[in-house]
Amino acid sequence: MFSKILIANRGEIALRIIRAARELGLKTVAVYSEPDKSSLHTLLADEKICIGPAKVSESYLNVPNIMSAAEISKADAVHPGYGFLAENPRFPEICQSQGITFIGPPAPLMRLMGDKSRARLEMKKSKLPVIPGSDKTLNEIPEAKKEAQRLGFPVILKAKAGGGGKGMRIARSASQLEEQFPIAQREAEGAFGDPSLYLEKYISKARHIEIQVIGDTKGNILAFAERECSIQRKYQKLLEETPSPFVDEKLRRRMTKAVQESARFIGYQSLGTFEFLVDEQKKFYFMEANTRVQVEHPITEMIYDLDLIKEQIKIAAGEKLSYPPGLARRGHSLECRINAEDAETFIPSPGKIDFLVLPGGEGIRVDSAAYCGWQIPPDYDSLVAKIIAFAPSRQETIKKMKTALEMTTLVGIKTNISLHLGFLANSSFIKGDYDIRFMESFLKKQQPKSED
Ligand code: MV4
Repeated sequence: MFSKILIANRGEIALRIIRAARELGLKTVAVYSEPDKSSLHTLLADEKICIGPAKVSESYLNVPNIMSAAEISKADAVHPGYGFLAENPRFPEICQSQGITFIGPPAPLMRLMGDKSRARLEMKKSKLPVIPGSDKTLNEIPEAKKEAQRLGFPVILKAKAGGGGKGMRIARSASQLEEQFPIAQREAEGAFGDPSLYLEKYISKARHIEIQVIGDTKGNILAFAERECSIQRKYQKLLEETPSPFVDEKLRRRMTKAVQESARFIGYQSLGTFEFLVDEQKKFYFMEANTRVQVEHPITEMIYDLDLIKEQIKIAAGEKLSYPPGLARRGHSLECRINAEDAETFIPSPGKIDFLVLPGGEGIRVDSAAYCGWQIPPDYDSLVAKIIAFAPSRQETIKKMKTALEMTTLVGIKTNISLHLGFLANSSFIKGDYDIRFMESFLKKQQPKSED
């Protein structure tokens, strides 16, 4: 086992990793940017090293500074968390060359899954159903039009180097495709430094469902019950639940079995998530795989009563998966992402937290780096707390979450708590009858006079 872990991240996920490391008896090193001098991850780690100014390219993405911090502190492993360097295959390569263990999948696996087009083909080879689409990147509009005609409109342009919604453009006709193609190319170039695009058939009456996997270095792989992630805005998830109210035992068995086989096919190691669309006929289609720990991992931890981060650290140290293949699951879990933003306009609202009450009690978990008196820096994402509820049934979990949200008090900043309370009171949500179109129709009903 390692003796000291450096956490190349900030905020709630850095704290989450510090907690797991501590429980395993490991020392922790925080790296922080200048505005994060008084952030909780900086204050709670055993050691802390400043790696640069606010700008992420000069701090949390600054590999030479992070590697220097690892060397100075004699850390023997690095955990990247999510975002920042978590899915950059150069980072595990550099860690390896410095004799430091990267806590995550090997670089070649990351490179494969980072190329969304290649990942699609590889998953097709492994017999996982993928969304009908173009098997190679499209460089010209005529080529794209031909593919779109073959697939039938609507189609969606996606960035080969993308993921998470960036560079995605829906086209409902040939003229729209012509219009959107250069826009998507520019967006992909800007976000990923690679303008390459591919096409998929657009599936709108679908649910966004993902399967968590974990694999050790000995070839043992576990696939967990699905997480329902259909409630998103601008491809940012807002509320997640597990199990999905739409997925029955038969579909769950088919999906977990298919994912386990595909993960084995590519020799998956560490934590990972396979994202799917599931249509009305309960047909599932692979979209992409994320080679990192995800924001919503706690809901899986709640229903399985385990610690995915501790397990991920142990696996990186060469230990065998400690869970049996027939892992027992019970109950239901929901996560609400509380953002420091206006609940109606979604405009970020950084600032000082003047008063703070976070919920608790049986079945409530809060993952947050917020504290009373903390000045939320404007430089990073707006996630202030994840409120996670667990109860025996979905209905009880909704009630528990509602109670928790009503007790949560954040003074000094705006939050989206009222938006979440709106979801929990929505009849389609309560029935579990919702899909990826939910957010659009929810906002229309809430704001009938809205101009956009
Ligand atoms: C799609 C799709 C429909 N058809 N791809 C969004 C996040 C990224 N990981 C993949 N996403 C989607 N890809 C095809 N071929 C629908 C989504 C999607 C979505 C789209 C519009 C509004 C809300 C959405 C929520 C989840 C997924």
